[in-house]
Amino acid sequence: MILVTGSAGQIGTELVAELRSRHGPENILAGKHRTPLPDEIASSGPSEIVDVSNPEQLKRTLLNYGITKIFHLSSILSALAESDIQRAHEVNINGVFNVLNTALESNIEQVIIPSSIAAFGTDTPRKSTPNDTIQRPSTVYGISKVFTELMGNYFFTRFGLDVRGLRLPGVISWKTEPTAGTTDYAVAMFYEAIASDKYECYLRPDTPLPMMYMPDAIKSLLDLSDANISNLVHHSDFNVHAMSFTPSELAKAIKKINPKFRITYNIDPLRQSIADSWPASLDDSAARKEWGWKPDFDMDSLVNDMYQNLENKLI
Ligand code: AKB
Repeated sequence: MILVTGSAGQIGTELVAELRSRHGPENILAGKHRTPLPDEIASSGPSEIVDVSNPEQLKRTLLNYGITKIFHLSSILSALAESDIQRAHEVNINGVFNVLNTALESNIEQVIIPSSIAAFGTDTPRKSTPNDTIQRPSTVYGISKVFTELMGNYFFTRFGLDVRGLRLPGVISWKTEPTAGTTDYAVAMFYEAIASDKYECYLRPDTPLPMMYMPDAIKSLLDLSDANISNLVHHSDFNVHAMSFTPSELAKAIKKINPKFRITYNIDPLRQSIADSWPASLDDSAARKEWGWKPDFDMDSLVNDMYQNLENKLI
């Protein structure tokens, strides 16, 4: 049985649905903590409260359900982490350690933990950021993601635990909204364009950030999980890239579908400084070579698919 922590979140809801359709609903345990699960996840298979800050409870859950693989998705995202450092430390550092250590003690076969483009900082080359380069993030979220990558690689080399991870960019989706990230503006812009034909953006118009459509994010996690371990040189720290755009480029693309759409800017200094410390684009040749990573969606196909699905959902 597979456990997905953070199943109520933006990525978790869609990963649980995809895993349930691949492996049967009874074989996927949706782990949640504070946020309630959406009805379709709660009603379509087993679920359990999983508190990653409590290793005993975690261990009991792994044993009770016969868990063999964990997708550990629960995480406090970048903007919220800056306003609640304590909670970010509890979930993103202690929680990750507890999951890895408990997985080792419980003979779990594989642990997948996403990292993020936040694992880089202002000293890192910003364009086509190499897979292996300087990582000196200036945010608590970024620091926790470097910890996750290093700890994941450590558990693999020291104990042979199969830990894998990749650095997700901003993920765009229409089913579950993201919470308190820096890249969330891109999702919010679609919601507002459909609801009110206007959006006030908290990032400067010329801020480039790497982005990915949800189907590709799910594919990246599942393909990395399925990869033949003997082909992997890296383990917990793969760059994956799909596209990069700025708020003004996204607004222009949305305007092609909704000509009434207008964007204005009211910069949030905190989120702007976070975005300015992240890569503009990534070199993902290691992921392409070691496990065949290739995205299906570019910016045009993302914008059209996202707008249409969200419009059908909201109207
Ligand atoms: C965030 O903005 O915090 C996340 C991320 C890039 O990890 N979407």
